[in-house]
Amino acid sequence: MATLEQRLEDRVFEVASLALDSLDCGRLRAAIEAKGWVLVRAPAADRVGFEALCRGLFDAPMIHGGRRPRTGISDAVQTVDPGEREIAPHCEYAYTPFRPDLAAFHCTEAPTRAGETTLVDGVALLDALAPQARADFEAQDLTHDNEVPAIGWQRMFGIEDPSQLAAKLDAMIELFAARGGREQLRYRIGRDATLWFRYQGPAIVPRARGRAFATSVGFPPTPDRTRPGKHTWLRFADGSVVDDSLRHAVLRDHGERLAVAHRWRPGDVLIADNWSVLHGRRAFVGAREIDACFGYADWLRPPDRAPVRSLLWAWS
Ligand SMILES: O=C(O)CCC(=O)C(=O)O
Ligand SMILES: [Fe+2]
Repeated sequence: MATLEQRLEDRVFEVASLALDSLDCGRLRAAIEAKGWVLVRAPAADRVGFEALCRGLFDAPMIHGGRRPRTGISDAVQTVDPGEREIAPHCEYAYTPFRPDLAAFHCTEAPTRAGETTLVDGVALLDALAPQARADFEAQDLTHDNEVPAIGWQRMFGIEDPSQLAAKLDAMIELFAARGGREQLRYRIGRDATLWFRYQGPAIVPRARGRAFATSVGFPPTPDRTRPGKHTWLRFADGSVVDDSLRHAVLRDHGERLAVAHRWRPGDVLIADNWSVLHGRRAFVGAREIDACFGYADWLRPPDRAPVRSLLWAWS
């Protein structure tokens, strides 16, 4: 097994500040494409610098609609998923048609112990899957059903009215159809303005550096409505269940073995290709301040995925 130092080779950028003129953006992009993720170490950097870097690197932000307090100048920079619990490896919003191309995280306060952010290379993950598991995911796309309360989509899109939401989603459906239907979307907006949508897409993504297993499989086959808020549930496109052993192989057996656990230092920035690298975190107790920013980068978007950003977000 490779040591952490070997795995880090060529992907660490030590810089005095996150200002774009002190970072070689071309090298950064090349490293993300070639390696899947990079670490930028800028001990003196703060979240203003982090947001500036994301503005330079992303063609547009994706505003997360979850319960994440805003920490940036704009709502594009929020905390990571709140709480201290462990989070299994996933690609951000891979279960939605708004999936961002890049995920970036920045440390303001490092936890004293544990609380690492984990990164799993989806190319290695696909290689590691048993032939049957791989064949199952190759044979069929995944459908993710989602229920999002009004407050979630309103924050995400910065709109109030269900008819505005419908217009955006209809435009997205047209965009998918124009791309040959590799991705599919259906939706319904309920009387209480809850949005239900079903997004279907492949689990395996071709990348310049190989094919990657790059999706989120940590969801149950039916919604657990005992908990309030947003729900996501997962099946194969023919309606069959993604059984526990398959999910376990991805999330635990191989996910754990292949994970690089990043121990944060203040000023660190991790940037990952959200189409080939899964991220998660280890549980922790106590203080930990990590910002997250997600966004779109046309140079990284797989050619068979629709360029949805133009319908949804722009930097303010
Ligand atoms: O807390 C972390 O390190 C990452 C959590 C996460 O997956 C997220 O905020 O998207
Ligand atoms: Fe995440």
